[in-house]
Amino acid sequence: MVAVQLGPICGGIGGEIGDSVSRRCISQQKQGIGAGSMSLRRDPRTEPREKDDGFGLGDRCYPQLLDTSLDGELKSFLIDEDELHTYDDLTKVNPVTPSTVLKCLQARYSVKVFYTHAGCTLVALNPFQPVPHLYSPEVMKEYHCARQPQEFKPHIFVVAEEAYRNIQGQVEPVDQSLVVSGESGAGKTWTTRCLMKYYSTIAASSSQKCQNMIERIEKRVLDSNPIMEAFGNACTSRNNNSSRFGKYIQLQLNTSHLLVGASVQTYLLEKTRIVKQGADERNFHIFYQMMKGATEEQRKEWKIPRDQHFTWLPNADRTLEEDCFQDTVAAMGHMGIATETQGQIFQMLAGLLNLGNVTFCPSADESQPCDLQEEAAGFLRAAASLLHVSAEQLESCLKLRVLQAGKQSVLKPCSREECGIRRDCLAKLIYARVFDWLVAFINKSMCASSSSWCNFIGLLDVYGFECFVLNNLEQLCINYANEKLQQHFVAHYLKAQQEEYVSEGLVWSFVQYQDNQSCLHLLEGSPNGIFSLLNEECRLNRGADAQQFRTRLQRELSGNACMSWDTFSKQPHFTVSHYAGRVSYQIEGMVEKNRDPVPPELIHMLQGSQDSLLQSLFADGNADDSSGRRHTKVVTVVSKFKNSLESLMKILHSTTPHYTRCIKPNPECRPLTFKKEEVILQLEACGIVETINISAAGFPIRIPHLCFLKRYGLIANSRISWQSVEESEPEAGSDTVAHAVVAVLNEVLRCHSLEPLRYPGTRTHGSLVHCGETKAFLTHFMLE
Ligand code: AOV
Ligand code: MG
Repeated sequence: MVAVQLGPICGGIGGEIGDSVSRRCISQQKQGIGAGSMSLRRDPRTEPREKDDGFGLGDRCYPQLLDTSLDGELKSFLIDEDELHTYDDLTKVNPVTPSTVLKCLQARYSVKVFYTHAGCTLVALNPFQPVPHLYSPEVMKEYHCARQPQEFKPHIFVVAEEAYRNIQGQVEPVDQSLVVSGESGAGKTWTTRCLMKYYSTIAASSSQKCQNMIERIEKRVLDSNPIMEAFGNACTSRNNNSSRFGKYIQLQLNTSHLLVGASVQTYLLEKTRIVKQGADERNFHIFYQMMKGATEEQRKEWKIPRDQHFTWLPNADRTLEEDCFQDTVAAMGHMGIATETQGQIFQMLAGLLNLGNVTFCPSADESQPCDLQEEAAGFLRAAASLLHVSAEQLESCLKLRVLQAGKQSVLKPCSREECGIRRDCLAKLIYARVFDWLVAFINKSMCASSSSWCNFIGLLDVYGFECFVLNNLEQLCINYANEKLQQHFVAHYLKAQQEEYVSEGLVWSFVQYQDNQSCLHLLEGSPNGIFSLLNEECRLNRGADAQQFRTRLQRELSGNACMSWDTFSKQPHFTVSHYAGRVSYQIEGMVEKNRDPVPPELIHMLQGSQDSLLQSLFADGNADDSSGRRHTKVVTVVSKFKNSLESLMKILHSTTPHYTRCIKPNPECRPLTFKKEEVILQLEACGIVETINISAAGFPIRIPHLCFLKRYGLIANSRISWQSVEESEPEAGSDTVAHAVVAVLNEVLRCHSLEPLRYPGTRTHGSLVHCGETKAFLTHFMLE
């Protein structure tokens, strides 16, 4: 695209640091400092970590950074420690090193400043305590109404407003994406909620006519959060309100840039959590909400007595602020889910709780079905009645497998272990369908008709990078999603930006960065990536032998630098060096989880349920691609996930992205506690120093030529032949348009007593202005 680029941003926004720093930045760029080729990141693949910290992140790097005094590096640049908290943009810090960046963020955190620009990204430190005054409607309005929101303190609202103005300002508006990343508990979901509130406030119509319709839409958009969080979030060892699914919300704007609807796409719900929760963790919030918030009458109807212990409901005595049943119910009501339908959903969930208490005894005679354990029969009856199926059919489905022998079907008793697997499978199946149904309902309720909106702002909130004591397929998928996002950032910003400068003839020394391509290749490469090998193992249908899969992995991937082997562990494990740290994955159970087989008997039973909603969830007969039936093509969990991520990446690539990096300042989620060793690892992982260096030396803002002329052409009105400009092909990078752009630039330069540009020109005036063959760059003063 033909564009004018504005930049660099140093010496511009905020202006708190004073001229000296700005000047230093500029002269630094003139000398090419900060755009050097030195990589400041440690390569986890080539530098062995000395010790493992139990989280797989290895020994701390940069131990020299962990003392609190200023080091010589800072002193030599005469940066006053007392001033560190005033650096609104890390591109202004000089020199940009992990040490200076860390100290700056720490200084700001200590005075309760949680947002800092880092060139093209925003760093958001989690305060782990409410800061209501930062997010009030008044503050939203201030940012929205500001002539230059960047002039205000860094804030998530600056990013939000920039995306909003991009949609309004362009000749042909480009859809926007706000990509929020960070590790588990860093604040992504919180930030996304904040963004939704912002747009619901500022993109609301003030006109009386639209008031009701718009209000309804905003409310629905906001109400989607408590519902999806109740059903899709859970308390983990890293975050009390951890998202166990990924989501991309598209806020639909009409030609007047008003919010008229929204849609949400979700990614891989961690449904295993229904039946298995890590030590100290919990099931999805909704179950606890029901247990705590149901009326006595509902309890009776749902067969969940107050003092009943449910196996699938660990840590029920812990009270979280997320445990508010009434909020979820109210949101479901606003969304348009009828009370009766809500009742059907809660009955199903209560059915699952009862199902979790159904346990089996091994049968003395293998040819006979297992027995139910004492008390289990009562829970089985309760589950059957809540799922509206017959208790006999439920029992038989759990205990007996149907084998097809020619045209005849034979019933074969399952072992005790198999009975448990079938019970778990039934619960996961129902919960996943309920979740999908809710998402579909929410979409139906929020989505505007395609003719009533023209652009969208997408908000991406996926589960953050995770490393637990035990990690399996769920973590492999979650961490893969994070690798894909990092790749998007690397490709879009670190790589593409620099390549563009070079192609435009700028004098540019390439800033080296850590590319995560090799790790991605290890995961998704074909035919020998981990996912391909895992799928192959499922296709072979030779049972889920962990040792066999490990042998295969070792044979195919032994030389891969991103892969290593946990030789000391009793169980077979492999370790992947992710961009955010090393994670050891259990092989045991991985193949089966990937295959995710569903016995057809279970589907048939649910199709015959007397509950209309449950029946409709399985009405499509699509029981399954992954039904485990022989000769059907197995669509595995990782294949589906990989495909959905590919689609997401396509959408992201078609939008203008804005990145926010959430940082978790301490692992215990303690308010206002900044642990340098935690923060530096996260900064290192996301390549913050490289980002700052490229941003400081580069031109982060760009406007297409014609749009630029539309906005600023007036400055050189008399020297522009508007008729020729209008007749030119905008995409062709025409001389006429470029000359007009240069005329505007020169007018600005003249006002600043700076030398004019010649066209086609080269970089002049330090890095303030550049006009190449097809693109022009100038500093921020154009915007003033
Ligand atoms: P996550 O989305 O990044 O983790 P959350 O957004 O759930 O993390 O944030 C974790 C907790 O941090 C929240 O429940 C809040 O208590 C607190 N928090 C985050 N940001 C703020 C803020 N700006 N102000 C006040 N409190 C905040 V995960 O979903 O686990 O990857 O899968
Ligand atoms: Mg989250």
